[in-house]
Amino acid sequence: MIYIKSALPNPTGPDAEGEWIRLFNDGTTDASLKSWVIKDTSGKKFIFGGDTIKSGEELQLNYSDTKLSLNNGAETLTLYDDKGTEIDRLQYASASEGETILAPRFQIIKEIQADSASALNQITSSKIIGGNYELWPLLLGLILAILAGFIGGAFYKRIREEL
Ligand SMILES: [Ca+2]
Ligand SMILES: [Ca+2]
Repeated sequence: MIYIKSALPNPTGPDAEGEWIRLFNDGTTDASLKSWVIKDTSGKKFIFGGDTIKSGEELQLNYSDTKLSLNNGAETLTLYDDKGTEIDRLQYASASEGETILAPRFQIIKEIQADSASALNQITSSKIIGGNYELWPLLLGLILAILAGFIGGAFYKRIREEL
């Protein structure tokens, strides 16, 4: 499946030339976009030539490729395949200076990744272990066992030396 993943409708500074749209191929095979179409709100079209997107990769279309001026206000970009079937669309209400518009499905992936990273942080942080008093007897037991091992070892050594 090919998605419109993100767009930069309002690059920092003057917009001309700096705008881009990125498509993403989440399929297991490379995809040809020959004769596919991207249409904006105003009905302006960009028709693909021989572009392909490799499996798992992105394709960036710059303004110089598409000649589509992306609205800084409300905009809908629609992607059609070579048969005119709608494949995906990216919609936004506004784009502030320098803001990358990311399609909602990719925002969810980002949030899941952030969540699992923060969960991992919590598990590994000393806060949880420090606040978990049930672990203290275990830790104390371990320290005592190690100490006993040292003392026992030293004692044994002394006896052997004395013999
Ligand atoms: Ca701008
Ligand atoms: Ca713009």
